[in-house]
Amino acid sequence: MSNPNTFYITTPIYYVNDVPHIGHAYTTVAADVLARYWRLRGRDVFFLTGLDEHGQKVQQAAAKSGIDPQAHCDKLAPQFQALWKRLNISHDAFIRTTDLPHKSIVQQYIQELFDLGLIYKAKYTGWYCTFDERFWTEKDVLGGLCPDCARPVEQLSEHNYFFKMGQYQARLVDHIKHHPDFIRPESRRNEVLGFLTTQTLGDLSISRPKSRLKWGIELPFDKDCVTYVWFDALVNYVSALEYLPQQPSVDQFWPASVHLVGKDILTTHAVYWSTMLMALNRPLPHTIFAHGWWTVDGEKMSKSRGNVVDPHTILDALGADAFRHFLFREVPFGQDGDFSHATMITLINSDLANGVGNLLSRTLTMIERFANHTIPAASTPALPALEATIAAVAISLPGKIEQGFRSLAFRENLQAIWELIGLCDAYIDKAAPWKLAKNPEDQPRIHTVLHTTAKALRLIAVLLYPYMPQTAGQLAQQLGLAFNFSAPLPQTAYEWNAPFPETKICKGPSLFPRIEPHSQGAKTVSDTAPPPQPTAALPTMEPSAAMPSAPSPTPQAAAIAQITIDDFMKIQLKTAKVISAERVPKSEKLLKLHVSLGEGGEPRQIVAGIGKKYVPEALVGKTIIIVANLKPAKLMGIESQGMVLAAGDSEVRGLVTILEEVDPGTKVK
Ligand code: ME8
Repeated sequence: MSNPNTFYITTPIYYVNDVPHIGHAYTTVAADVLARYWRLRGRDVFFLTGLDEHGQKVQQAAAKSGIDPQAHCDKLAPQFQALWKRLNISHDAFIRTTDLPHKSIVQQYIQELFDLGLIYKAKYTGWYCTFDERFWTEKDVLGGLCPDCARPVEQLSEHNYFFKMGQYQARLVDHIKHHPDFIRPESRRNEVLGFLTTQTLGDLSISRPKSRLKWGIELPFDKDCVTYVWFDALVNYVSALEYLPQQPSVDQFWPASVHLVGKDILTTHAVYWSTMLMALNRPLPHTIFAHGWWTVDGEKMSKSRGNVVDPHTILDALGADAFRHFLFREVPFGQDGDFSHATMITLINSDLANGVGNLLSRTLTMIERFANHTIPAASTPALPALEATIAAVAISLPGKIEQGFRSLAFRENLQAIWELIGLCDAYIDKAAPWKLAKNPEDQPRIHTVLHTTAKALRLIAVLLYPYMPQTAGQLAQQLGLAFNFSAPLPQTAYEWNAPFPETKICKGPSLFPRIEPHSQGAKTVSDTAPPPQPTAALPTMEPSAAMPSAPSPTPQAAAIAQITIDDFMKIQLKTAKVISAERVPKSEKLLKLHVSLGEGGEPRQIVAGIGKKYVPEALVGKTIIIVANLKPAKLMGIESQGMVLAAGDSEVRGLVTILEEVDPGTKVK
């Protein structure tokens, strides 16, 4: 049983055959988010990451660079460490499998298994894939190609040592069946179970003759062989606990709470590692979680395609927190994701610049203006119904987030946090403190609005911290809160009704300036052309077969036609507040908005072609400008009663909004 007061989280140890990319960053940031969350909640956390430095891949990479493998590893290791530093990874230990203590622990384990009669020598003939460093059986190999990487395989015959993995098959199936959290997500668990219940598990070759591979840990009982790289690498999860903390901590932290891995290495963890542990008579990790795979603009990332996403380029342009947020905001953890430059910029603008950044900035501006720079106490309710909703959401949020972290639901947690941000925005818009300020009697109501929003921002800072540690620090600091995120937070930090001292705020620069999709800062992906950009904002008709396409305009027709002031006066432009937004089914670009024009009238429904640029949630609560007297038209069968104004030509660059807070329905001229 894992200890409920500790949390041991690991990432795979990455091969040092090349510099790290976004895929490595993904797993490592995910582990960091969990580590930060559980530390803040008071658990004793051990977060391990590191490097897998032996084996054929590393030997080949070193040979390519013309240096000895150890020198190659020593050259690349700092590049991983430097990236983790820039990403604010808070690992407690960094293991390298060329560390002497690791090597001797691997030898000790192998000797133990050998002495127990669980390792034997045998001749093996099979189809070998050099790239994947593994043998395949006759039925696996199709057309002479490796079923995994599709590279040619060669027939090899050699003497090797084998671990009696097959004898643990039934026990492993039983363990998986009785421990629903052991392999996650569920679909991956079913995959492993499916394989283990329909095929016979063979024994595992755990050695390589030095004649074929020199770069590895020598077998303690045969100087002519080195250890198979996986049999060396997997041991890191236990060996690290022996020598990297100040004191050996195996008893304290083993079994691991979560081994985070990509889906590519689930079998090695769920089957090889589990059976090795069974043979060594040690408990199995609590959870092995296999997350999905990142592609880039729909394609596999590879050097030859030139589309490998370099995290440094993103960090240079956008900073660590925006990148960390992006990694988990869109793609459910466990599923595959596609890295798109455009989505990242859209998310930064909608969630960060217009979302949390704007909420902080408008709240603090109003505290400066209406409350003498000090977070006021709440008194007279301003909008009791909305205040009750915010309180209900905020009270249940910490529990929901904790549950989310237990099940690694990173995206759902962010969604829940952004729901609160959206609610606060709508609350400020509706309560309109700038209007209340006209009547001195309404001062207590303004104070309630500012108190409630500041309190929500306090909770948002705490809950956002694991994902965006720098932003959380800035939120707390600008709110004038003395939070120390490097130690466990008191329970009151999570409690909505905990007292909120009337602190002096300290408004700083905006957290996230908006990013122009085509600005230098947005050119973040090496060698990656941005994907096609969104379509026009204006509600254009989806082309239908029955509609003849218009001829291309002649240069003359394209010239700007002049209109009279009377023509212009016919157009009624108004401010409108977005109440709800959703995607139009089967359309990539159309969003259905409900907007309020104030004065208690029915909301208007407008269909706008802005869906590639904006996610619907980002628009709720925003004040936009619409053409209010446009004749209604149907778009994909849905009535649109107006038109949204946006900048851009064939592609939407940004919605037109208004600098000051004005009531919905205000005339724009
Ligand atoms: O497999 N999308 O190391 P490795 C998501 N040394 N995650 C990705 C990714 C992508 N496109 N590319 C890589 C090894 N990853 C072994 C592990 S552990 C005892 C030994 C991440 O350098 C993901 O976590 O090939 C994947 O499992 C890992 O990097 C593979 O790293």
